[in-house]
Amino acid sequence: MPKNQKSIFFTDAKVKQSSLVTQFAEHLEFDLVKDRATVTGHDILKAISLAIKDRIARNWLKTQHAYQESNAKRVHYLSLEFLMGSLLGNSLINLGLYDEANKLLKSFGYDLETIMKEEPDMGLGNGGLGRLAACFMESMSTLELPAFGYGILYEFGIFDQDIENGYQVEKPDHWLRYGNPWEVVRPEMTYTVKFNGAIETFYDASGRPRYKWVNTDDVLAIAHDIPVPGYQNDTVNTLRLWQAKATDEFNLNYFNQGNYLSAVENKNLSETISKVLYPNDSIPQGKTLRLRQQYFFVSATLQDIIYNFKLYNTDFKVFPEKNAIQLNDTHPAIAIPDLMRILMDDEGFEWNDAWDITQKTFAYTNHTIVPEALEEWPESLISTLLPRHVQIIREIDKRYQEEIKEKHNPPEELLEKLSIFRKDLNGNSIRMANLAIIGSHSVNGVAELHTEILKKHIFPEYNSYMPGKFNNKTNGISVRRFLKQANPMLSDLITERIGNKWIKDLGELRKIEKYLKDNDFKEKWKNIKRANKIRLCEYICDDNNFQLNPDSLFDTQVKRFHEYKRQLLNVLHVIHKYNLIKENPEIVKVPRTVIFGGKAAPSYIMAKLIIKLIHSVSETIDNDPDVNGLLKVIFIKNYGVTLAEKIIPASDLSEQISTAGFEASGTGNMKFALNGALTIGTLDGANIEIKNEVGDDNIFIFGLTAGGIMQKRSAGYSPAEYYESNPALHKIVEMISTNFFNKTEPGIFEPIVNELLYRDYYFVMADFDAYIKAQNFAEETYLNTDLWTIKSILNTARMEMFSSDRAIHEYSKDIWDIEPFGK
Ligand code: NBG
Repeated sequence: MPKNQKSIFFTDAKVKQSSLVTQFAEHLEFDLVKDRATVTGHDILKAISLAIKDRIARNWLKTQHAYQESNAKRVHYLSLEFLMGSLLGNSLINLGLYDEANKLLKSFGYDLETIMKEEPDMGLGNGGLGRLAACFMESMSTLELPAFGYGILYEFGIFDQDIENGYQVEKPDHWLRYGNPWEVVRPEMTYTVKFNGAIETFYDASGRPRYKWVNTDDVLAIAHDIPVPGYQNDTVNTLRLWQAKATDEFNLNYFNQGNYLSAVENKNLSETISKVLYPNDSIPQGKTLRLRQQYFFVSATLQDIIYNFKLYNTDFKVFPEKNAIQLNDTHPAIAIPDLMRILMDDEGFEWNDAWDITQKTFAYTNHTIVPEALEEWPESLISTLLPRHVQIIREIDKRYQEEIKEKHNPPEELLEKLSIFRKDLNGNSIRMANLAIIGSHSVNGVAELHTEILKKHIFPEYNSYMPGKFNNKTNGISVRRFLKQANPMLSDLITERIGNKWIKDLGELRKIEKYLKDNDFKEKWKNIKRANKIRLCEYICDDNNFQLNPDSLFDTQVKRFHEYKRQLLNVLHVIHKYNLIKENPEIVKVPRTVIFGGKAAPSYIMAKLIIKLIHSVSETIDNDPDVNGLLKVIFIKNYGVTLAEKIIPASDLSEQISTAGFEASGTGNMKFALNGALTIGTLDGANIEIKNEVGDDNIFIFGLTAGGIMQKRSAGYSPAEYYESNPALHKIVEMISTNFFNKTEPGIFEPIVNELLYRDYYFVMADFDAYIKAQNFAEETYLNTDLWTIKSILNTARMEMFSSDRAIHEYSKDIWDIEPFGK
């Protein structure tokens, strides 16, 4: 803008002049064009969200401007999933505007909580991996780190789960139907992403071969930005999600042939890239569209990073000093050869310099050790879709093989294991984890045990050849969302006693240990749990036709359905309880409500059958007057972030019962403990660290260890032995197998019985007895209300290490080498 001209842009002072109520009213009138006669609850939600976004805008601009001007080092968090949940509540809390918005709506006759129910969850993820990315975004803003999230704007997020006759039914999650008030579409930030085509070789002036990717099919990536405000600190970072759009040139041939309609039809094809999130948790599906999604978002993101880099830098050698890129699992690992391609083919670098920049830039987080979950792509598929990338991957592999041969001279089979390529009769596959490990300067696991397993059992050779590269970063959760926002009553009680520093510094919570003998505090603590149970019921009971007893023990397992998470073991315990009550109802000292929630991947037959079993058992119990009031099983359908915020604060007992060695970390376990639930769990993932923090007396640990499982498996495990030797277990399996719970659909549970008796890959039978004992012990403890309350307080008090602020601090210090902005 020419100097001395009047600026049309706002100044800080002017922006702050408009009151929230004016902004709210203006959005209703001017954006939504609604009046008293036509306004809906959703309009109110939209208008208040837009008004809050107005409040964010200035700081958002200022934050981004400051990052540009200072040319500070940034981190880019690349993730195919961001499970953001609802945005209004968290924005209100982080901006400190909750009370003001509440009052404002009340004065117009609306209730903020009710209006918030209108907001669809931004469900762009499956489970823990996507939610972790969302918590990390929030912490990076709170810690004032120059951070950028990059992903895909799926038109359909994780499917809506309905239940019909006890079976899971998937329905499309049309979360954008009413538009998204939080996003800012930036059509000017559009990049072209190439696919297919061929590679042309030519020689430059110095006689060096150069490569050109030609005759490609192109797709456009359009930026949609979501603001991520930090907790009361004026920092607003950006989550940039790409939407796929067809290019105009894409269908030139059709146009030339005068076939207008086919051309438009084909347009749709390229736009399917950002249509839908793949609903598989932990197990990849290997579909071409998925690989297209991966490259689509990686290519747009790298172009964007480089565009921004070039605004303030000329020498690419400093690229890693200005940019860190974190790969959230191997899903974005194609970024490694893509950066190599850009550096060599577009920027003219030699291999060694390009490789040095690439390795220094990337870091990779592994989220699973389930072997079949490690991503592999057929070489033939990548060759067609990304011909230049395959050449580069081959070269990376060749050079790495030469390097280790020279340094370590390992035997041939080891060389094969360490190769990016897995040879197979049907053609080679490309192992994305191997590519990510070789191309990154840091590889981290997400809990201590998980990192140890990666180092010792999954990638031991890489670990010994790459000293220092493997490291641990135990996961964490956002305290703002999962305590302050999810449990307002408990937050207020805590703040009333120790002040509010804990919201930014979770270590402060230790101070509530002072009140272990304070009866008034303990009474309030207990009553809040009860009030949260009632709140949960108000939230779900009408929709689901449940009744819940707030004086029963709420025993909760909410997470994705997967055999390794062992919802089945939980069901066996329920049936066991049912049998005991049938024998002698007097045995029950504490009525129990067992709560399940979670989605199964649509193609995961066994997981879906376990959901059906839960419904069948629940129905049998409901229809049996003998157990009425003593035992209740409910399945809360369509579990997601917002439901978690209601369910977790209402729970007494947190089920974290995965087969040891299989749950990389878990983060639900942390959310429950933070809200004062006691964990019943195995020595797996972050449960181990939770135990270390809360103390052995304040957690119910049971079952085989990861080492024990490995030993048993190699010694030849026979689950039938447990069936033969344990009469209670025998009876339970017998009941399932003889259709006790499914009289109208005989035989449906046979696959479950067969798995339990003849394979039992996840050691349900072996852990059954120990689990029952732990459950009994938990129940006895619960009978002593005062003791339980003390343990509950101690769980909350000792959660310091599970804050995502701590996790992000470690990433920024150990891996990214970035500083809080302005410090
Ligand atoms: C999941 C693990 C969890 C872990 C989250 C976040 C995948 C592939 N992995 O145990 O199963 O807590 O990642 O790290 O979804």
